[in-house]
Amino acid sequence: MGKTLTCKILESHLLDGVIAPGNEITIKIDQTLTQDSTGTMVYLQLEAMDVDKIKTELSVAYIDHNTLQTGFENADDHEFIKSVARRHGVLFSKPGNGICHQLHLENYGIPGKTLLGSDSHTPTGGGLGMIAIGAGGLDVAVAMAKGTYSLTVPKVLKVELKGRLKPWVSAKDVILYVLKQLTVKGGVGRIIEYTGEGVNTLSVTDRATITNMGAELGATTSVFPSDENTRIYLASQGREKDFLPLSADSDAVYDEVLDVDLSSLTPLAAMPHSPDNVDTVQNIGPIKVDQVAIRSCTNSSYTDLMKVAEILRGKKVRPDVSLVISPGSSRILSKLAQNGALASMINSGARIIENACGPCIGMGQSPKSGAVSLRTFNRNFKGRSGTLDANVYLVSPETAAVSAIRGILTDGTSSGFSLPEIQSENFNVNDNFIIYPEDANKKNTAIEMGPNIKPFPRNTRLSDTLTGTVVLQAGNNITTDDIMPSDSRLLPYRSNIPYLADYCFEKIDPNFAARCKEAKEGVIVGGENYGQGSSREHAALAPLYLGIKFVLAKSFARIHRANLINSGILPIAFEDPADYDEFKLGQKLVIDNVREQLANPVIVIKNADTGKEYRAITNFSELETEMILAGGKINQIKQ
Ligand code: MIC
Ligand code: SF4
Repeated sequence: MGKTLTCKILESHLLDGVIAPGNEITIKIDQTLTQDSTGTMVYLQLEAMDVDKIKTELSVAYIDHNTLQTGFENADDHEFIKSVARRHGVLFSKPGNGICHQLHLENYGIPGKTLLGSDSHTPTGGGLGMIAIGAGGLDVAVAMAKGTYSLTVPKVLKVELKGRLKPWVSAKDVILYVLKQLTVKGGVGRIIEYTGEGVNTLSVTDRATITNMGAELGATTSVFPSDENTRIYLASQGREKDFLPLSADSDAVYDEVLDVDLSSLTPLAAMPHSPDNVDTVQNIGPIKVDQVAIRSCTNSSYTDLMKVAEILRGKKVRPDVSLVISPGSSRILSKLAQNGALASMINSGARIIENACGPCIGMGQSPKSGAVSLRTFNRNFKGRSGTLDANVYLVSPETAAVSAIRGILTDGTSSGFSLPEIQSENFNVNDNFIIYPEDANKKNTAIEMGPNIKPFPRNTRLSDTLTGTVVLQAGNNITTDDIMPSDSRLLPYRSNIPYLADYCFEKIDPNFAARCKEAKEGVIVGGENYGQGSSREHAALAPLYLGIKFVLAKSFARIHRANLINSGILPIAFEDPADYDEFKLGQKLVIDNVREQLANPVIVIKNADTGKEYRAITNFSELETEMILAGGKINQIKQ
């Protein structure tokens, strides 16, 4: 029986366990990446582990999320990360270099390698044939310290691509189509592997757009084969030596299959407020647009921006539209500046902003009240733009550019505009934005700790009885942006959990933090896919700081579930989802003999107010149980 590409890469990195869906395995991690907004926690945790030497082949610390430096907090965080990077032999990418995922693709991604990143869009590397997984900061710190990562083996879902995309239809439309089919929880417990004749019609950056947004499916990761297009891309970045052809065996057997005929797709958009709320641009109709933003780790490659420049060339952005553009990396920006594409954007009336995450995480360019904003990003969760009542639509760069000129949502196919084919180009490669670690005196490197950097909260050994008051009853698909918002007010405080905790669940229930403080020990009741979205472990650390003991939900998103366990907070799933309706705010829940009960896959929770008992599923692996008993991952490691 032939092997999937996923299986081949996992097998070549297997350190412990047997590769079969549902089993826990440990794999070798070759590379890690961090970014600034999760990075300070990663490096505080790495420091707490007292590591002599990191074990990865390559680790990179990127600064891309908060580069505004509205106060000393950010700049201090950057200095802290720089100093720890120097101490531990981690490469440091200075602000201004670009967005971590785009940069990693250009500079360091290698087919067949494993990458663990403290950002949910790390699977972008799957466009190069890597197994690239997003994880909480602590998992990345441990991967640096030990060179390993443990995971439950996902099923492999094959997406078979046939045919070729029509003009004006692009990779973004492919992943929006897949999101429509599978939904934001359809990828949970799965790795999505792309195969079929349609694969070689897509460039590496097209593939990276698709694997990037596999995060929105909740998938562990997504992966493409490494082929001639991969070689061409690596060569364009001066790295042909890193090329390695890789693919699944022709008789590989997959757990599930989805067929996608590329030639049948039309331009799509994800409507407010979820990436899977997808329809065709034609069906949505010519709604008036106030803002258009072209950038983010999903759609800021050279070819994406060249298409945009060609569409804008000689035209004028509608007076009542604000068009904001930024390329994904300094290398792309420099190329666009050299070939005149940047001038065509500026001359059309576009605002050019720094290559960084910026508006994608609500750092600036918040739309006006009630605005319609078209964005080439990957997430349109309510309020993420910084404007609670804005309506954000996710679209391709082509749709975004043509709509900016028209002032209404426009399907390029019927716009009458021409769209030339963009050829891939070689880049002038330099590493002037990278600081290489010194290799002497690492241990003595001073760590720069600004006053905003506070110690992270630590849990204690799990007690015999867990008690908590229901402090929130949340709905389905709660995002980590809901749990720990991260707009321009709060992003500067990513190193300060006590400060952030006061804003936990702010958008859903402004009294949440106060209620937790009063209750002292709390429980969150949640719906399906609780904790989807970002990898930020702040969405577990702030609740930990506020005394949350367990989360009882219908189901959990992968990274957030792991972050809760790492913090010693129990993620428990209703055995009967209908029980959800029986819980009320303020009720007291008790789990007796919880340490003993953890030996069973199902535990009993008592509602002390009604006396009724409920069965709930733990499904913790052996390692997860150890972490929970110890009161979190750091305690378990220190044991
Ligand atoms: C995001 O897109 O939500 C982020 C901001 O990149 C997060 C990381 C973070 O919260 O710092 C992610 O995707 O993991
Ligand atoms: Fe940055 Fe947005 Fe990508 Fe997150 S999704 S890494 S905020 S560009």
